Amino acid sequence: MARRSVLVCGILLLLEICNGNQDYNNYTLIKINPYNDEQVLVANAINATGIEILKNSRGLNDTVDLLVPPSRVNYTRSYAEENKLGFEVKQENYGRSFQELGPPESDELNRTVRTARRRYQKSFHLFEYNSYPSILEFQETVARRRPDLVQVEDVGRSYEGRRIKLVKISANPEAQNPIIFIDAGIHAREWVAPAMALYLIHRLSSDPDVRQNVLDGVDWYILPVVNPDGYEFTRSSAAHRLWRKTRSQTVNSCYGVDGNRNYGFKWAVSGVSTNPCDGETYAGPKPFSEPETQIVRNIMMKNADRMKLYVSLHSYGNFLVYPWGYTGDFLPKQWRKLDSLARSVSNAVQKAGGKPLTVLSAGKWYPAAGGSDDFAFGAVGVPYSYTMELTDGYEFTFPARLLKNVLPQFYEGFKVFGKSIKQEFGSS
Ligand code: 0X9
Ligand code: ZN
Repeated sequence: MARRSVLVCGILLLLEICNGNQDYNNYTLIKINPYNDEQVLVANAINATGIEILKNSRGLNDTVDLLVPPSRVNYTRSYAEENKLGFEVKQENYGRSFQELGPPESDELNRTVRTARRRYQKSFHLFEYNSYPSILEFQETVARRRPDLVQVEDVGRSYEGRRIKLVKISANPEAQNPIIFIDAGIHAREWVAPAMALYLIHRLSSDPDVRQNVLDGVDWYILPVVNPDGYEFTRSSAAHRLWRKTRSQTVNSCYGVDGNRNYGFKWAVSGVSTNPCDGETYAGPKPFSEPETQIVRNIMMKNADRMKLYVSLHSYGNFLVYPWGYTGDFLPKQWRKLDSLARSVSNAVQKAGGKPLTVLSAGKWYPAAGGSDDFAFGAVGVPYSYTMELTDGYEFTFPARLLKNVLPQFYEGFKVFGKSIKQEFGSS
């Protein structure tokens, strides 16, 4: 959940970092823990050059996760001591762990992977992190295999020119059914999110029992990688693994806009950086400056009448949050419905053996404007709109070997989303 970095580019030494060259090899992952409401504010307010906040605290006993360079470890320890916050060094030499995330090990997983390989093509693995070309190939393969159910629509190109393709799963495309729209991967480093979207495509297009439950009467539109340039950048080297933004060139040698601060609803009123060289939350020169956010906007606008649920997949922290994201001062009048559906989803995930999701409004967690969830809800009129932060315990580098455990658990939550939308908006 990185929200802001206090990296400020401007001197030559830091330019490399601004361009996304940051291996974090000697950084320490530190968690500071607030024990009362006042301390939550203090912990979230830590601010020193070089320290990167991976996750803010949502309340008591929810840690602020920090990546701290060697020169700032003592400062961080003193900050915690002075403010009586808990202090835990979770991992030294943080960046080195990126290399250790090797291929799957267990026999059981190898069997699963072999099956998935046979089903699709050599390069795509359902329970691994795939390259963007093999994701595109997977999308096409599913459509070829199930022409009765799956269509792939070319919805545009990324800044660097990569094709972006929307998967539409519909048992009856003529019926004008309510639409559930899921996107993932607006934040480059949150790899588990595209993996979840692809797993959803797989299950919805191949499960025998899914038809009656969640496909008849509801159409699913799934965009697995909104920001493929960023995604491929994070795959290109360990030094780029924690890149978050798009890859558009903004000013001088600074790249990228935070896609989830770039949507045109209450744009830039809170929780954003106006510095193009900020590594994390730069809102962009104007709303929808990025081709990637324009693509998502266009899908929403084109289908506004039928779109009843929007879920944007992110990581991490096991949260399921709803509007408003731009403010924590008040909630939309429909918040009880948003809250109650989210709790049912969390219960289903828990019943499947997963950790429950923390449910609250995004702005009560921390206010940040220009998110896709607020745009869908406030500007497009999608009645149910969420951001889902998948997994916890591994920050942004959720190990591929655990995908086979968590993706099916989250999938149970999506079945509840489907059934509920069908019940409230379906025609029969
Ligand atoms: O800050 C974000 O963009 C999301 N968290 S993340 O760690 N994946 O970056 C949360 C967005 C919640 N929604 C809004 N604030 N609108
Ligand atoms: Zn995110």
